[in-house]
Amino acid sequence: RERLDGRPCRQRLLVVANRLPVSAVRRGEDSWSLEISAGGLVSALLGVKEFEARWIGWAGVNVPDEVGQKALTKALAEKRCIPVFLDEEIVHQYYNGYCNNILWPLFHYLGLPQEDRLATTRSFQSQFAAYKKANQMFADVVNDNYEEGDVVWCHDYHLMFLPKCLKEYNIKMKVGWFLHTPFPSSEIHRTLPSRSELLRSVLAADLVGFHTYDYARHFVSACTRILGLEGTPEGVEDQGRLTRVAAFPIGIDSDRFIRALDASPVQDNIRELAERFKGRKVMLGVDRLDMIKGIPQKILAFEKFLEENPDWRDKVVLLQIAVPTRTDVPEYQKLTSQDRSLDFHALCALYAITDVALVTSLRDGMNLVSYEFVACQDTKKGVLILSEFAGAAQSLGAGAILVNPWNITEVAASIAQALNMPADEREKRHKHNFAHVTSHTAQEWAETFVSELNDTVVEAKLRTRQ
Ligand code: ADQ
Repeated sequence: RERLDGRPCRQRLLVVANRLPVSAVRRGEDSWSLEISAGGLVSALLGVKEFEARWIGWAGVNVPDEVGQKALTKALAEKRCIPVFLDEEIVHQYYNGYCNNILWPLFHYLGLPQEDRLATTRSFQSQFAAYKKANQMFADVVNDNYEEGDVVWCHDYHLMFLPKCLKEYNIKMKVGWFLHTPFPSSEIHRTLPSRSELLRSVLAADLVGFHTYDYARHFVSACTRILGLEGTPEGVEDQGRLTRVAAFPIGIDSDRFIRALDASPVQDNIRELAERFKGRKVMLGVDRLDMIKGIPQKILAFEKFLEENPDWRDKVVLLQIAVPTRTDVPEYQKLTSQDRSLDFHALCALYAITDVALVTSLRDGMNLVSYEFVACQDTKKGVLILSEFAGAAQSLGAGAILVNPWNITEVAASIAQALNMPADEREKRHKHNFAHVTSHTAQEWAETFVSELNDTVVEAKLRTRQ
């Protein structure tokens, strides 16, 4: 492709994720207001300079009428976003049902929903059918917008069926798939009734990525044990075709956090908070309100610490920020909270004044809160207590205190260790983690994945020609 002035265009990257990075509010029959959310994925992809990114996904709103759909499509186009329209029934069965009630808990080792197991088993088939239907709808939109030479990057457990649908349209399409959650042990994955179909579909991609080497290994084992395919150091081979499988640990846009600390609203906020908690050490938890984040276990451990260390009772405070999410899913309604989302500047100020951050996820693909905390701590050099079941334990393990979040006694002891840690040890640990967080950024993550996807396809073509 060439531009009018004769210079070649940048290659296009179609990023397909369940949700578009926007929140859309309808203002009238044919008018919408849009706000781009500055999440990690958005800034990661802004950093990929060789590619021009387009987003494809659901806008998070039900738009049953054609006038509304047309107007939203037009408004989104200005933000380089392309909508997939899902009706309420599909969202209920695919998103709330199969994705968040079945795949999410299973991939985090929580099994299928405990009570009402029979009802879940009964609704399983219809939810899986809706899942496939929704994935096909995503594929249709990708296909309608695809131009030769584009690279397609599919994201997460919502879209495991997508690589297969895309390759059925066009075998030459370059397709990558990345999972943001853990991929569990093959023994867990094999309990899923649709285990083989999902694996086969993911294998249709050219490159499959995970946060850690362990997740990649679990995926390869699932393919060898469940499908009987051959696992190689490169990936999985099926009748001479190789699907490359590798680890691509995500990071954050660390500069954005470091820069924000100098902004005057953050400085004002820091002063206010420092005054409010004067004379006390601050411990912090920041999590989406989700059973995988281990918030009740964290509170129990803090309680135990206070019981065992009465001297600390009026000298330490634990701030736990929990944003309610997925409020349509019954399992999530049980975790009620009155907390709300914090704006970016308030979040940075909180990270900066914290002495000890407590990340006690029962399982977590990576956990970016731990990275964000480290990025904001270059002055204070606070301590990170981190679950060994978060992917981040593999990258920040040397600087953090690693804990088993199920072991309340161990977490309570780690709180004592963190609060009493001498300054030179805190500094040494922080330095290690800060170097990691600032050198393994979200931009680098996206760039590595996309360029490897491009190379993988070229290599495969060369191999077939030989
Ligand atoms: P999440 O489960 O959402 O992501 P995490 O990686 O910690 O978990 O990211 C959460 C994000 O939300 C952070 O950027 C954090 O700042 C923000 N956040 C949390 N609470 C907030 C609050 N109260 N107010 C404002 N912002 C808040 C999934 C996987 C992770 C994986 C990421 C990226 O579950 O394991 O690290 O995707 O791949």
